[in-house]
Amino acid sequence: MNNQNLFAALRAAFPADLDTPAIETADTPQRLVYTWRDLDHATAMIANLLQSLELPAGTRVAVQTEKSVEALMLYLGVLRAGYVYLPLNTAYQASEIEYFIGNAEPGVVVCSGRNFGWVSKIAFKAGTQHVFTLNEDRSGTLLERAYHQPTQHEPAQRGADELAAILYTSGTTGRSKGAMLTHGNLLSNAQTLHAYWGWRADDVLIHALPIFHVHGLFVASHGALLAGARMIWFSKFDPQAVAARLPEATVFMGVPTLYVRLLAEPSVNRETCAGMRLFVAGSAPLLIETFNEWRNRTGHTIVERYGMSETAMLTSNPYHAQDGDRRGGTVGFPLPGVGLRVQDDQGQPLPTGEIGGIQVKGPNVFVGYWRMPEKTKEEFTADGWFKTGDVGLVDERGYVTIVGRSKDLVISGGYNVYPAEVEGVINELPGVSESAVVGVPHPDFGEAVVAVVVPRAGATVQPDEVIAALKQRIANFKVPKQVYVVPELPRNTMGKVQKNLLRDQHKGLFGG
Ligand code: MCA
Ligand code: AMP
Repeated sequence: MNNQNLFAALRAAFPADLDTPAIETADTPQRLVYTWRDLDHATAMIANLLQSLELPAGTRVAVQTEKSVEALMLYLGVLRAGYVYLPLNTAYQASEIEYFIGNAEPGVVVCSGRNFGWVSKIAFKAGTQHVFTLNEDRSGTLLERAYHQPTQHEPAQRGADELAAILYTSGTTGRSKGAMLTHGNLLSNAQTLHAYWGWRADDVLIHALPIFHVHGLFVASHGALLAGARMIWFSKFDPQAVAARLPEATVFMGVPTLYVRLLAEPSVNRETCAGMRLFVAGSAPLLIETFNEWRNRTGHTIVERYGMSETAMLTSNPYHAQDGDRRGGTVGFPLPGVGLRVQDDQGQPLPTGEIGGIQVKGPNVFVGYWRMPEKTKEEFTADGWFKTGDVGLVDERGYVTIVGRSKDLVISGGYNVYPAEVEGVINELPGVSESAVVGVPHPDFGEAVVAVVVPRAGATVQPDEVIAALKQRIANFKVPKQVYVVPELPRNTMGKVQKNLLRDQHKGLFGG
């Protein structure tokens, strides 16, 4: 049988000359250059290490480490060994990690050395057998152990429908759900984007996104690897440093905040962007002002695309001129092979141009939520379409525009924040009766999290204390930028909190 392991497909795309550079670091103390052979050998050693642990098939490998080339190699090594990769945002705090590890029951956990104490405690309690460390300076037990392994490894035989990764994503209610993505989901999406965006072996990608979400881990990394193209690797986004490397690059991908911050760099101009061929934006709405300013400043029209953790990429503005214009404010056309339809609340199809719920279908759509068959069922229609929770329309030319979300979700700097989760944590704080969390326009993050808190009768609640308490409990990007203490929340006649009123009331907070 033909091996459908995603790693095997990526490996097959490596250039013939394995001694050419694959990844070059941009912000390590010394510039490091990794060849394709290095990638091949290191992923083989990691895969061999994992296989030596005699883990059962389908074992999850949960990873919360700083971004480094070795962290990418770990991802690829997990795929190569045929296990299931579970990336975790570095901002997650102990209670969040406890939930993910408890829910996913990983056989292996890899964390930063400085977090080993608390992460290993959580992991061992959840039944994890192996906890390794991996630090940004290439130290840690993972590489120490992998170092003794052979540099050859035959990628594990996997079918297209076998699991490659689990990505946790929250819902409007309840806890985070693990979206199960298969080798086939990820490979089909990578191949589609490879063709649609015209990836070439001589491309040079500036990789400046985190690698624990779809955008940086799959869209950007798979794109370059499948093209056999070189990456300039930033462990952290620094607009000035990224701008300085634009003259050597051809492709850049970012969430809108990255473009906003790059526009504040005077060195981003037509001259420094002359060699670029593709700028991609996504994960959150790109403001038309940013889209226009980028075009005026650099002469390049950003390709905005739309996707989800459950589906990888769904739509994209065209890259090739013959496919159409790139239209600001839209997310382009459904990608080849992706079905997209718009329905009303009763599940009836809506005519062109009318606004409704976006539903999708295709080889990229996940196979379900980890150990949540009921939730999975709820999110699919009877005829097998996935309900995205995004609200939008398809115009007469076929362009998709997202106008809002039916899910209560704030996207801040490309990270998703679920108000229900933050409200739950605030409501647990001493003296708090209830709270409402909303997103308001923010010039840098697109949306910023704001909380409105009602104290219990007789209690006093201080906004800065709420913020300080939340910083101990949840990832920093979820912490409200502003907290208001009020006597009561606005409610409609049904008793439901009127979040639209709160959003309206605070919309000018950040000059948005
Ligand atoms: C950092 N801070 C934030 C955010 N990031 N606040 C709100 N929203 C954020 N996104 C706050 C921290 O809490 C901290 O506050 C202060 O900013 C500095 O933190 P630092 O980590 O130094 O920030 P930064 O390095 O400037 O990070 C900003 C960033 C980062 C580069 C924009 O957020 C980022 O890399 N975003 C990209 C996310 C991404 O890749 N999303 C793709 C998801 P304090 O000092 O008060 O603690 S994939 C997806 O959505 C789908 C599938 C798709 O379509 O792609
Ligand atoms: P995640 O849960 O991180 O997978 O986030 C997926 C959500 O991000 C989608 O359901 C959309 O609401 C949003 N999203 C992604 N790309 C775009 C875009 N280009 N424009 C508007 N929203 C987007």
